[in-house]
Amino acid sequence: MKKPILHVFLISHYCEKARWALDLCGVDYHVNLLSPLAHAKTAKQIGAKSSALPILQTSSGIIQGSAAIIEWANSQAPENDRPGLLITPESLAIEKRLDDVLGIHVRRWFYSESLIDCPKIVKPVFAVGSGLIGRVMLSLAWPKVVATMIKRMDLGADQEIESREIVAAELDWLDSLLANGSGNLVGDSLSNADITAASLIAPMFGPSQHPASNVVSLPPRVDVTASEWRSRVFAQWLMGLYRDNR
Ligand SMILES: N[C@@H](CCC(=O)N[C@@H](CS)C(=O)NCC(=O)O)C(=O)O
Repeated sequence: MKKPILHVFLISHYCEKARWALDLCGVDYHVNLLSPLAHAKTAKQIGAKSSALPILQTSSGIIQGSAAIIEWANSQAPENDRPGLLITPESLAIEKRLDDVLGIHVRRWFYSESLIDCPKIVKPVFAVGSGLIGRVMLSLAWPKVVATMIKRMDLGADQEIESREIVAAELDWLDSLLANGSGNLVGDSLSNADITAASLIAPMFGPSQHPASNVVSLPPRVDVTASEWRSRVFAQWLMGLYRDNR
């Protein structure tokens, strides 16, 4: 079988989630790092339904979205002699809530500050892997990229505060799930819920095993909160999960 290709943004937490699952399940694949705008062209060329990354291109078709990629990766685990992930109705429900709430609001909180107040933090990360021509094109298209992201993700000062509060409440919920004492969100082995929770907020706590750990930095206000939260149960658990399983 030809190696699958995973199309990603380096900075995207949903893409990190898909990468982690593929790595854990022993899948041999290529990573194609894309920059914004160029990604839409690639998605169209390969026949994806929308431009949202991650997209996994396999010899038997396109798999789009981190949850679907996790399920596919897990189906490959036995033939790669890997235990794979625990996936149950409960872990799927937790994953869905994390994708729809935590993932969206971590992103809106981060970009509401970084893209508007300090774009120098994100612009170089978007360009990683895109080559000289890609970097020039990204610079030329930068005002359009920023305007599109502000509109699509509904970024702004009030939204930054609102999303921070939602993220804080979601972390309280995760702390309460971890109070079960098993070291996992569901059951007593690593599940799709665990890697979803950890990957969707990992850049805030900067585990060194994260593929973008040496290129993504936090804007100042997010950084202050991240420092305050570093000692909480969830953050300690996340760092351990990355250390032991990533
Ligand atoms: N729920 C989806 C979310 C995917 C998503 O929002 N991807 C963003 C990057 S974080 C994206 O590709 N945005 C650009 C676009 O949609 O064209 C997943 O889990 O994969």
